[in-house]
Amino acid sequence: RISFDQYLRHDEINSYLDQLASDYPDLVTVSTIGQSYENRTMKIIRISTGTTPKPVFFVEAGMHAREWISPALSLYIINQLVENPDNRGLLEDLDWIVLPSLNPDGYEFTWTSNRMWRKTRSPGVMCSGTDGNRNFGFHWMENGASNLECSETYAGKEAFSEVEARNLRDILDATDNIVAFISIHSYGQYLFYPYSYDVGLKPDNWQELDDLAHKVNDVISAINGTEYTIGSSTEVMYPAAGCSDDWAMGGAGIDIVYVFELPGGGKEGFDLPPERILPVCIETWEGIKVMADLIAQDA
Ligand code: 0X9
Ligand code: ZN
Repeated sequence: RISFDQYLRHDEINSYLDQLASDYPDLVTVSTIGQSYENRTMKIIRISTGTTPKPVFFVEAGMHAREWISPALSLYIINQLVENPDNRGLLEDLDWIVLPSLNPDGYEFTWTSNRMWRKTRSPGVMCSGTDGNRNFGFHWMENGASNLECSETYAGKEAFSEVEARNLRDILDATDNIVAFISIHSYGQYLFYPYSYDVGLKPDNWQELDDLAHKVNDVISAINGTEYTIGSSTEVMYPAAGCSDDWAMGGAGIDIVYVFELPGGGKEGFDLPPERILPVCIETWEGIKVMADLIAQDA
């Protein structure tokens, strides 16, 4: 049984997915999308009812190693969709794919060596690691990214230098009919939509994305008062080229794309204490459900 009073190691995350695949064979398919640089297995779970594939809602988590609430929320989403029969309606018009652990090497490093590690763990000359969220090949390195390997926002030797970023790119390419993509980070209570590679560049459907984000925030803020700042990240935070959300929209052609920056906590903001996992998951899930319901109406 999964509980949300503690964070899980990468292997425990994979075990939970495998357990669901064996407990719910009609509902769940777990597949491997590749290995990480240090050879950890990267899995996705597809949750689907019926016999024909439906439009897909794709959830990415665990890009930045220290943002532990991100994989935790993705497991909560999986738990709710699979193990809570009250949520079957969310599977009527959509399939869900969740990738809980996009940076397993960095994540394990935060458990064993440095709690504040952010990047991947591929070696460099002076420093290890590339910022996965600067490594995607859409306007790579144009803004808000570093070519210095010791920087926290090092974009890598080239676009898609990181196998973890390639694994995500390849599964997005190989999956038909993804209607929505969310990338879960922490912290700061932001709900971003593309583009983040340059100042003032918004997609054609930005108004629709903005409206939907406000509806999500209305639902979340009604629960514990958590308010999200909404906008393109260049407007409300900083420009950052090479992010997975820009790739999802500009590279993979997905129309509805967001980044969640969940609430912070703890001493460093990223080290939200375990007793905060459940409240953050509960309130954010309410927002994600509304997002999915509204998307399903148009899908
Ligand atoms: O800098 C980042 O990669 C993200 N913030 S974090 O504190 N989680 O590292 C922000 C991403 C920039 N915005 C978008 N990708 N839209
Ligand atoms: Zn992040």
